[in-house]
Amino acid sequence: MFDKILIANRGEIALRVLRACKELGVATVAVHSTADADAMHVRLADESVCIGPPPSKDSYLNIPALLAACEITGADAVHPGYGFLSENARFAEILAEHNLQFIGPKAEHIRLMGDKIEAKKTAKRLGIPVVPGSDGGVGPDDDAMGIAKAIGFPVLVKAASGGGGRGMKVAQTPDDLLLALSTASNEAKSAFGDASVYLEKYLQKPRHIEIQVLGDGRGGAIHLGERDCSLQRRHQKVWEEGPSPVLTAAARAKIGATCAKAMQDMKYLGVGTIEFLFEEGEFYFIEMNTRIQVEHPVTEMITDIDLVLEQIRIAAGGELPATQDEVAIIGHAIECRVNAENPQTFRPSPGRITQYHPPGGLGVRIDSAVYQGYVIPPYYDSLVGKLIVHGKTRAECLMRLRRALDEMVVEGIETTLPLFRALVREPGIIDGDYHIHWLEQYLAGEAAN
Ligand code: MV4
Repeated sequence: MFDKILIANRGEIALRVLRACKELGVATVAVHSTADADAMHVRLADESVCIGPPPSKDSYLNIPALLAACEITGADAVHPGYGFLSENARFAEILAEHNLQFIGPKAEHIRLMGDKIEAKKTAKRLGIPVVPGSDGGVGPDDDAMGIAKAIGFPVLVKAASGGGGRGMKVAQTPDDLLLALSTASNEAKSAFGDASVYLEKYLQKPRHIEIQVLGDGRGGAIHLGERDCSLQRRHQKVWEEGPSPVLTAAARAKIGATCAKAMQDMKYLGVGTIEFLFEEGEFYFIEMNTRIQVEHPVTEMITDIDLVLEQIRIAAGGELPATQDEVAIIGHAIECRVNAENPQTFRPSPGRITQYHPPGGLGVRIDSAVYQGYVIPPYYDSLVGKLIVHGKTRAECLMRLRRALDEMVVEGIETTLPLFRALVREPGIIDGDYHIHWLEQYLAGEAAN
């Protein structure tokens, strides 16, 4: 096991990693920008180092400052959390060059999955079902129209370096194709410095279902079931739950086994998430995330496996926490991302939290790094905390979630709590009858009323 882990992140995930380190008996180093001097992760860590001014590029993304912080404190490993440097293959390599362990996958796998075309090719080769589309990039010399007609309209033009929905354009008919290609390619060039695009069949009303995987880097890998993350706004997840309300145990076992086998073949190391669109009973791979995700507690609650702790153990050369047969999906969990935003306009609402009362009771978990009197700085994401609720059944989970939401108090700033209090009373949500466009359609309807 490591002696000292530097946590290259902030907010609730820094605290989440810190808790796992404490349980493992590993010393912790917090890093922080000048805006985060009063943050909870800084207070609770064994040591802390200020790594720069508020802008992320000067602090949490500042690789030389992070290396210096490792050097000063004698840390032997770095946990990147999510966002920031968590999927930066170069960062993983630089750490290795300095004899520091990156707590995450092999750099080659981070790089591979960062290129959406290569990721899709790899998925297909490993037997993971993919969305029908162009086999690789579509360049100026390729017959884009021929490929699109073979796929069938509507088609979606996607950026190879994309993700998060940027550089994506739908062509409903052949007349739209050339404009969609040039718009997507230009957007991709300016956003990512890479103009390459590819084509996919456009799925109209899919769900977003992702499979959690865990690999030991030596050919051992298991899956931990799925999370349904269909409720999103502008590609930001709002509500995640597991198991998916629409998946049978047989369907889960099938897609899960396919993903686990693929990770065994790759010799994948650490935690990963394989993202799919799910429509009419079929899974279609879209991308793979090579980091711990915001919504990982959903999986922790239904499997009783501590993903962050196991991620650290595996990075230190340890074994998987369970065989596939030992993994059981127990009950149901829902996570609400409570943001410091206006619940109607979603305008960020940073500032001082004047009253804070987190809910409690059986099956209720809060992952948050805020406290009464804490000032949410304007420089970073607007997550106040995650409310995660577990129950034996989805109905029990919803019952507890309604109660927990009514109990939770965050004053002084605007939060998205009122949105969740409304959602838990919506028939579409109660029935689990939603898709990736449901939330935006619901919000458009609310705005009109
Ligand atoms: C799609 C799609 C429909 N058809 N691909 C959006 C972000 C990127 N990660 C993948 N995305 C989509 N890919 C095909 N072939 C629709 C989306 C999409 C979406 C996906 C997941 C969750 C929310 C979404 C919202 C809009 C579009």
